[in-house]
Amino acid sequence: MILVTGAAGQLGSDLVDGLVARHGGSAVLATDLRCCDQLKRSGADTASLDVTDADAVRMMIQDGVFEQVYHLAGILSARGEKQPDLCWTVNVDGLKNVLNAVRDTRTRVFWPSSIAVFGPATPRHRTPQVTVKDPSTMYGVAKASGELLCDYHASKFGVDVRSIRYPGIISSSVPPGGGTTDFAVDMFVEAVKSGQYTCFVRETTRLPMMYGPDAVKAALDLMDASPSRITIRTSYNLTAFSFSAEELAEAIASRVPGFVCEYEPDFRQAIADTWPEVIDDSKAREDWGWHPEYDITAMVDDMLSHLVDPASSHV
Ligand code: VAH
Repeated sequence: MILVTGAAGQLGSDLVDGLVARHGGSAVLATDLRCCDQLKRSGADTASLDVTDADAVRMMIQDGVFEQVYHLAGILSARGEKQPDLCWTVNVDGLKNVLNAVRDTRTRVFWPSSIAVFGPATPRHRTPQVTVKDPSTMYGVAKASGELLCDYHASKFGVDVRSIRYPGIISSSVPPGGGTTDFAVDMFVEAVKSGQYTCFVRETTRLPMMYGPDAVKAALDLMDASPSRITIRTSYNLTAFSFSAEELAEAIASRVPGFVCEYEPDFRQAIADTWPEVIDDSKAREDWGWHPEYDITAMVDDMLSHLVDPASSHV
């Protein structure tokens, strides 16, 4: 059995689809704070689970009933700046509840970190796997703390926990959920819906990104890798491509005639300015064979095809 927390979120929705396709719906328990239609459509078994409730997490995970746990429940960067205490409680206490619950089992855990662990002093071009991490958001502080929790539980208790520092994830499965990189998702949605978009970061803002199906592939590949190949127990740098907001707008406009993008930076610009532009993910490629399937062109074409025809699926 495989447990997914945060299953109704951006990564969770695509990941559950991938797990159900690979293992069958009865092998997957998809949970979120509230059971919602998004979960029920997944074909997996569903339940509600509040990851900040230590007793509920322990009752759910105890006895090693799950071979794998994908712990995705979390608050993203922009919402985390508006609700920093909630961000810490969900992102750090929630993770610690899961790690505590699996300590005496052989359960393998996946947890998503983020390039948000990097900050103003971090080299922004080809950011190394091991480098300065001085996050300036509560989301980044929580992710950096979570990475250390993972490494501690792996070395102190032998927990087989694996993690990826995701860049911005672009997906058509669920509406944007409070992330700074969600300008990219918003741009696609508005291009199809209204033909125009007012972007909340400057046109020159360049960030590392990847497409949803590749984000799922990376998590499944990392979890399937032999333990002997996992040399990083904090979190692996990972990326597929980088683009600026204006480069994305140009790519969309070349496929959506008349699309117009304007730029009105808001508080999220200050968050984006502390993050890297290009990530060095060579360690993930060396250790467990990471390689993206989608480049920018394939991602733009596939996103637009799904937004225009939601019935099409990519799993
Ligand atoms: C966010 N999509 O914007 C997330 C991600 C690198 C950014 O962690 O908060």
